[in-house]
Amino acid sequence: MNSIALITGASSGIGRATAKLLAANNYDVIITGRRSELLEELEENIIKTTSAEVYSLAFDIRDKNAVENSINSLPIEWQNISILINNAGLSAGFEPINEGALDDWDRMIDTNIKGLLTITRIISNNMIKRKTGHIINISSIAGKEAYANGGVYCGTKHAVEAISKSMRLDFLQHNIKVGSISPGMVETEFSIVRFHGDENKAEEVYKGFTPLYAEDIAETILFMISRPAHVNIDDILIMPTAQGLTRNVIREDI
Ligand code: NDP
Ligand code: 8X3
Repeated sequence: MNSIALITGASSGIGRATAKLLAANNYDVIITGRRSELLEELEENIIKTTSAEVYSLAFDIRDKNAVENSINSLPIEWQNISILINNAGLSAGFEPINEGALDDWDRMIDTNIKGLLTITRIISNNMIKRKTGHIINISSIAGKEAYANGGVYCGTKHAVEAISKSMRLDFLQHNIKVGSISPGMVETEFSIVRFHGDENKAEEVYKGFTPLYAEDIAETILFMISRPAHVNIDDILIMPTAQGLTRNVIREDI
């Protein structure tokens, strides 16, 4: 078998593009997410287009038992995961704190912070036993700066930044690499989820400029995980050329 990479949130966007690119580059991939029909479709696509092995695991990353049972259910030949891409995440809602929906806050905190921690805890213990591994956390420009109406999302991504730094120190002694990628705006299902399914509002976000595409982030991940053993890329901030800060975007008149 090739090196095994587990990608969370592979049913869509950045995770899906990463699974496809890694499989095309001779990594065997474990793809995870809640929507099993999308995972099945991706699994078929990878089998048709690459020679990589692929294994799908459908679970809600907020459910600690489901995460643990799913990882423990992996057949023996899939258990030695070398690369963990912590990508599953979301933003829900776009309001000031006094108007935010408590359920949205739970979804973001439970997925972006607690889900990432739960799966990392399980998988890193196997990496520690083998004294090798690489963990990439998908943060955001929202982990580097804050903006109005995004307080809780920005809070979760600031947490991811801090957790990545601590993980890097925790795992130094175990020869496990840890890196973080912070993208600016990437056109995926992200904004549809943020605006609770309102596709018109989501489209507005990417109007008049060229955003990043999921494949841009996948290529960055591939670069990070394919460096020689002595090189760890700790942190990458990657932005669309037309985007400076979160709310500084040069848009053409449309
Ligand atoms: P998408 O909405 O396209 O993909 C999100 C993925 O996360 C889906 O595969 C979804 O799968 C999975 N996911 C969400 N909630 C859960 C859950 N409870 N359990 C398991 N899986 C879950 O968005 P992106 O690809 O853009 O987002 C990927 C990551 O990139 C996120 O962490 C996001 O914060 C980050 N990011 C995105 C940016 C952007 O502009 N798009 C910019 C910076 C960072 P399913 O629904 O099947 O469970
Ligand atoms: C997603 C990018 O600017 O919408 O993390 O927060 S932004």
